[in-house]
Amino acid sequence: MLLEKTEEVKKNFLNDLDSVNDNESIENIRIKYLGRNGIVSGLFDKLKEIPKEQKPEAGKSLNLLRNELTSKLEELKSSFGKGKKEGGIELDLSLPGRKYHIGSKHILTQTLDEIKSIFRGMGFSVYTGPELESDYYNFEALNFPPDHPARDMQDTFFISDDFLLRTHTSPVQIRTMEKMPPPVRTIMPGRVYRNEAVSARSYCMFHQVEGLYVDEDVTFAELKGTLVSFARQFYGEDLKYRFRPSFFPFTEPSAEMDITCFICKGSGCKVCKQSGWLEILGCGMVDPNVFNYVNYDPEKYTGYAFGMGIERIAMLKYGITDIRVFFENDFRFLKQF
Ligand code: 2NM
Repeated sequence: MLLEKTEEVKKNFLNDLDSVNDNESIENIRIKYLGRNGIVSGLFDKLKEIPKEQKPEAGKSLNLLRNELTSKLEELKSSFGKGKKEGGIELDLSLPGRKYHIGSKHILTQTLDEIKSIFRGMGFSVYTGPELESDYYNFEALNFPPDHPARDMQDTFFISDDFLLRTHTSPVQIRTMEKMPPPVRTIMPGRVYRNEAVSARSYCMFHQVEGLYVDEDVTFAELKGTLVSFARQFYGEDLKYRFRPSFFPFTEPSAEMDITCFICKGSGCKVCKQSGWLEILGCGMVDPNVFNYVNYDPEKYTGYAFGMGIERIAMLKYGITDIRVFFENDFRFLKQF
């Protein structure tokens, strides 16, 4: 009778061990089976009730059972103890796991994606071109006179007498116009390089998006309409704007576009330097001289072009005050977006 009971207890004990996963659950099982009021003690109590001649054998098997359970528990306990590192720190398997950091797009990529999607929606395609350019594509075909200050070593990274790092993405527009006849409606995003002292406001490399639309009867009114539509989609519907006359070698007439400062709504603040206005891009009607370089007939075609700095656009939109943070890859900056 008691012997059968011993076997049963052992079986249940082994079953219980299956669910053990730390030292605490081992202790609970120890109390259940080997504690003062545990199952094994209960069996020892029953010894009193059995016939005298059976007692020695039953006692022996109960002792065996107790020793067996005890050593099984000790063994398990020391196997969990193996989780202890050399320094003695216990491995706590119940701790939550380490958090995965989910990557995100760089804020410049996000800004560029948004700009591209707005212009795609207005019928522009997206082209790219080389960052290493010739003097011809970067300056000459864009109507820069030979003595223009941008051609100075101080402003441009020259690789050799004829080759340089492009200072704007306009050379891609020359390349595009050389390759295909009008109508052309494209934007060109990409890196550009300027040989300037690095500061909070300027960096030796930054990103631009330039746009170009050439066809018969393209007008300045269309340029304005397109850019105002872009600005409303990007900065908000209720925006006010103005176009100021400006100058670029490759456009005539040329203008710069301002929008009301979206921080102070035009009343004057640090971001707009108290003027109430923010300059967001340059633009103009493509100079007929540029068309001559790419063999477009300036009598037949007109076109507009515009350009903006992506860092500047992102800095204005997100209130970033130092351009260098875009390129330092400081996680504290990047993870805010
Ligand atoms: C700007 C501002 C105004 C521009 C002009 C051309 C080209 F190739 F058609 F002549 N490309 N980009 C342009 C015009 C760029 O950036 C501030």
